[in-house]
Amino acid sequence: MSSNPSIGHYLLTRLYESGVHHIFGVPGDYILRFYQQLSESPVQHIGTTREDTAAFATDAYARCRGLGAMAVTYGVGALNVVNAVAGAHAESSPIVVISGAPGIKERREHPLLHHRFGPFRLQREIFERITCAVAVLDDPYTAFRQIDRVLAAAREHCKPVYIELPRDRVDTEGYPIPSESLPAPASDAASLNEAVEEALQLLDEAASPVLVAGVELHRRGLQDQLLSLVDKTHLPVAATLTGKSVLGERHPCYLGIYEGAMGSPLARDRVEQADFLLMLGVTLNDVDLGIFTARLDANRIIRASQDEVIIHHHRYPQVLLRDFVSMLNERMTPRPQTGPAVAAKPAAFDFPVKGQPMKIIRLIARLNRFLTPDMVVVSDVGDCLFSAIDLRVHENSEFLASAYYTSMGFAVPAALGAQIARPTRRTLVLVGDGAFQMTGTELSTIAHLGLNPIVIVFNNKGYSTERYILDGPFNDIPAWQFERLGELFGPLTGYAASTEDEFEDCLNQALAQRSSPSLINVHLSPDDPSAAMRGLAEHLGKRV
Ligand SMILES: Cc1ncc(C[n+]2csc(CCOP(=O)(O)OP(=O)(O)O)c2C)c(N)n1
Ligand SMILES: [Mg+2]
Repeated sequence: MSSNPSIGHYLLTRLYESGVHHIFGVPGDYILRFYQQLSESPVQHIGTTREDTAAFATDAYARCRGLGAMAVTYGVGALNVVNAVAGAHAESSPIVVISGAPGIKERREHPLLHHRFGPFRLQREIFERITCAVAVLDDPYTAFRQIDRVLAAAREHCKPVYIELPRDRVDTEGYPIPSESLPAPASDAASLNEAVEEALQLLDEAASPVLVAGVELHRRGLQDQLLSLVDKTHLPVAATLTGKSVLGERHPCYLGIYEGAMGSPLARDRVEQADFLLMLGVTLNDVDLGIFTARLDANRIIRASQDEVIIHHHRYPQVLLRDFVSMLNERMTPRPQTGPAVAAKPAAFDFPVKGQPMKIIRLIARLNRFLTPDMVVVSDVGDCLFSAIDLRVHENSEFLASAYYTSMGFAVPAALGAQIARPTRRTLVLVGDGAFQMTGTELSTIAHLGLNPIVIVFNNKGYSTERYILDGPFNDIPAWQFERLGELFGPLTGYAASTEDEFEDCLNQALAQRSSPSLINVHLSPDDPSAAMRGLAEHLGKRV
C-alpha cells in the first residue's frame, strides 16, 4: 500500500486548502478518473452546460474568493475555454484550468487517440500563452512540487494557470519533495520611502486632489485599505469602470465612475480639474480612458501600479501597491471634508408611470433604488454595462463584469460562480439580448441548483453597441421569448415588461421569489442608447 497521496488527491487537497471548495466543468474520458476522485473529496463539482461558461463561472468565483478552479477533458473541452481564460488573464483573475490528457503509456501504444489535434505538447503550448504558469503532471517525482509552484503563481500574479493531468497519472502516488522556497515579492524600502515622501508632500500642497481607484486594488485585496485611507483623509474618490465598486458606491466621498467623456460628468469635472491625482491600481486601458477621451496631465499624477510608483516624471521601481497604500494610510493626515460628492441616496423619482414605455435611463434609476447591501451585480457587455456606470452598488467589490476584455456571454455564468462563492448574497444580472443568446443556457444550471439570481434582459432588439458604431443587417438577431425559458429550464420564473408599471410588478414579484431564479425580459427601443453608449459610438465610430 502506498504511503503518499496520489497526484489527483494531492491536487484536490491543495485546492481545498486554498479556499477552492468547488470545481466547475464538464467531464470527458480523459478527465473522468479525476472527476471520480473529485466526487469522493470535500470539493464539490458544479456541472455546466459548456466549458467556456464553466470558465466564466470560475473567473467570478476567483474574483470573489481569491482562487477558482475548473476541470475539463482534453482538446474539445480545453480548447473550448480559450476565450474565457484569455479574458481571465486580461482581467487578472486567478483561475486554475485542469485538463485531462491521454495517458503517457497509451500515447506510445496508440498515438491516434480521439480529441488529438496535433502534437501532444500543442495544448500546453496554447495555454502557455494565456496563463502565467503551466504544469504537466507526467512525472510522479515532481508532480507535487509543480502543483505548489503553479498555485503560488496564480495567487501571486492574479492570473490563470494551467495544469495538465495525463489520465494514467491521476491515481499514481506522488512524492513530497520540499519546494524551493522562492522569496516573497517585497518592496525596496528606500524606494518605497522616497515615493511616499514625495507623494505626501505633493498631496499636502494640493488644493483639490482627487483619488482615482482602479481594478488592481480589488485584485490585490486592498479594498479595506482604500476604505480606511478615504475615511481618514476624506479625499474625494472616483473609480474606473474596470474598478467599479472597489469602494462602496454610496460612500460620502464617492464621485462616480471616471471614464473620460463616457463616465459620470461630476467625476470627469472633479478628476480633470483636480490639481493632483492619486491614481491607485489604475490600468490605463482604452475602456478606463473612455476610448482615449480622458484628459489627464502626467505632471499632476501620482500613479501606483502593482510594482512601481510614478510621480510626474519620477519613477520609483520595486514599490508594491499594497505597501504604498498601507504606508500612505499610516502617514497621511486628514484633509478638510469637501462636502458630499454624490448624494448617498439616489434621488426620489416618480416610478412607475402607468403605460410609459421602458427607457434605459429610468430602468437603471429604478434598479438603483432596488439595490440592497446584500446584492451582487454582475453585468455583461453592451448597453447594460454602459448604463450601469450610473448604478451605485452598496458594498465594495459587489460589481463584476468583463469590463476590459469585454467578452459577451460573461454575465449569466459569472452569476453562477458568484452565487456559489457567496451563497448569502443575491445576484442581480444585467445582460443584453445578444449576450444572453450566447450563454443564457447556464440559467438552467442555476435553476437546477436552486440559486435565486434576478436576471434583467436589456432587450433592445439586436447588437445595439455595434449598431451605434456601424449598423447593418449583421446586427439583427432572432427575437426570443426569454420569459418562456422556464418551460425548458425548470424552476425559473419568466416575465416580460414593456411599460414601467409592468416592470414594477415583475421586479417586486422577482424579489419575493427567493427559491429559484427570475428573468425579466425588458423590452427597450433600439433607439434608446445610454449616454455612455452615445459617447462610445461617437469616439469608436471614428476608428472603425
Ligand atoms: C464574444 C464576443 N463576440 C462579439 C463581441 C462584439 N460585441 C460587442 S457588444 C456586441 C453586441 C452586444 O449585444 P447585446 O448583448 O444585445 O447588448 P447591446 O449592445 O445590444 O446592449 C457585440 C457583438 C464581443 N464583445 N464578444
Ligand atoms: Mg441588444
